[in-house]
Amino acid sequence: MIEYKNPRFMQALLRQPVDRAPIWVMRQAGRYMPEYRAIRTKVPDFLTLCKTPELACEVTMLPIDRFGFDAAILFSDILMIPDAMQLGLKFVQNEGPTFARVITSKRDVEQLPTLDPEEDTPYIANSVQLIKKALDQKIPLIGFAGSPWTVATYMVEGKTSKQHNKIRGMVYSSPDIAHQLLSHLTTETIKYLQAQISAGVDCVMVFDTWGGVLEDNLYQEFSLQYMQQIVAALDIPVILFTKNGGRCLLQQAQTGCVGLGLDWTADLKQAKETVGDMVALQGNLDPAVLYADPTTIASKARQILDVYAGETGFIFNLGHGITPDISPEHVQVLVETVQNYV
Ligand code: 1CP
Repeated sequence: MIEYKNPRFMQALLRQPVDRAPIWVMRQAGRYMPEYRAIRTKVPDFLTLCKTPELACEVTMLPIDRFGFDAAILFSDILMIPDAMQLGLKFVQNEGPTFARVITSKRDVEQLPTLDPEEDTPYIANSVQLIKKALDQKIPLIGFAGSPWTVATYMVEGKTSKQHNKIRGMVYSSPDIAHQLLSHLTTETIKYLQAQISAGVDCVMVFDTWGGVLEDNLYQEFSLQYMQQIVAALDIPVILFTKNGGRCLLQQAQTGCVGLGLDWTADLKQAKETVGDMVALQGNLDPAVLYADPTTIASKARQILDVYAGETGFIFNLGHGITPDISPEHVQVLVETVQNYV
């Protein structure tokens, strides 16, 4: 394994001794940073930013240089796989992603292409290589993909959805079509993550933003099962994150992953008791705490740090992505609180 100047993220993930808890935050390179918004105006749309390795690298490095986070995460999106499948993905300003073609039938699933990461998403490996060079072995780089279930929700709904009625309807009315779609996405996601691994990422995280909309047994059948296949296929530490997934932590820990992300609705102390020394935990400050004053931010962060005080196996993070209207000064308070915690 590569020796990092700052190794505490990988140490905590592998439950080796650490000097303090590492910190990074989901969506750390995003719209809350004025430096990001400035780079974003140079390109016509968000997808172009993701597909231009020099810019993706520059954006990835912004929060590292400004805040000194303990890990970097590849700047990209979970929808690059369906984008490469030519489904007409567009990011409409303030509306999120929309697809021109949606998946509704068995025929739609059967017509989905098989991708070759070198041909279809070459910018991913190119970005990883540039970022690794820019990081200069200072801190590790996290690669990522969406969970097959979460990516499928966008392909079936055609856009961001709160109810997910179309895909949840499919689970009950045509479970075979749902499984066929999820199997295909699993195969593609494994190849996509393997390309990131070959290019140099140190671990990968699977984002299951919408697994928590399913009842527990259906979550296991339609989301967790496929994440487990991804974990089994990869020869690298994997972090699984299911938003609203706190009810199935033991099952998640049993997949063979090394870390679990927790949103803020999970009680960290209880979660720690549930998983024991099976996996490291990552989370779980409510991102909305960052709207509060510095004293409140520091005190809420310390409450979380107290759970693992003096122990390894914990990575400080938010329970979900940072929102665009957060002040960077408040992020600075959070980072310093974690850095100075004793
Ligand atoms: O206008 C802009 O500049 C685009 C905003 C933006 C950004 C900065 C989007 C659009 N994606 C991203 C980057 C991104 N997305 C990262 C980069 C690395 C980092 O964390 O710094 C990552 C890991 C993601 C992952 C992602 N994309 C998820 C899973 C995690 C989560 O937040 O739940 C999801 C669901 C998406 C889809 C997506 N991408 C962007 C939007 C607006 C959405 C829709 C979100 C929704 O449905 O509510």
